[in-house]
Amino acid sequence: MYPHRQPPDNPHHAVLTTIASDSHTWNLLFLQLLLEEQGWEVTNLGACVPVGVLIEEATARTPGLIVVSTVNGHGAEEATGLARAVRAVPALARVPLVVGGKLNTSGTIAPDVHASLTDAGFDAVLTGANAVPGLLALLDTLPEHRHGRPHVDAVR
Ligand code: B12
Repeated sequence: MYPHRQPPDNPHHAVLTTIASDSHTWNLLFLQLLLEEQGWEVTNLGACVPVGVLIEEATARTPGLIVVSTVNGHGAEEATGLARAVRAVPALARVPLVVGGKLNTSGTIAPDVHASLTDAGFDAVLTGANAVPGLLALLDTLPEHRHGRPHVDAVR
């Protein structure tokens, strides 16, 4: 799925963030726990993250994944600038970058909104009932992580 990607410095590390206007945090906690359950180490940047802080934190780690969660309804507009800023940093240009949550106030994402987010640099836009299954399926496509993942059968 990501054939031209450079190997990340920290393949099992995910940076979890939201957009600068969004003060909701339970969504972030949920995603942190979900990712940790899947074997990821997570840096959760918390609420109202300025894009510059995300860039600084992500550049310091070169993670295997950046997850943007936003539910305040501004994501569809604000996250495009975030993605462009991330993609403009050479070390982050090919890090898998996903966005999800409640991206606008209509409850559904129109195809042109979806396209504007992927054009800006997101690899996946995950909303609605299939968002979490979609993220889990995407995690399984990340080769570095899959190979380094703890062997869950051993603890069953
Ligand atoms: C609690 C809450 C608050 C609390 C937040 C406290 C906190 N520490 O987080 C407070 C009171 C502070 C608050 C403030 C506001 N809120 Co509020 N809030 C809620 C509420 C009731 C619950 C959110 C919550 O915690 N859910 C629990 C978490 C676990 O679930 P979640 O956030 O939905 O996330 C799930 C999915 O969306 C998904 N998901 C989320 N992100 C991602 C990312 C990826 C990659 C994936 C795969 C999945 C995913 O996974 C999660 C688990 O299923 C919702 C309404 C609702 N019932 O959802 C409104 C809601 C999110 N708030 C809303 C609004 C408008 C606001 C305010 C703007 C209100 C105002 N006028 O001041 C402000 C926000 C200000 C800002 N700057 O952001 C709206 C957003 C509009 C929209 N998107 O349609 C909602 C939907 C209410 C509504 N129906 O209008 N809010």
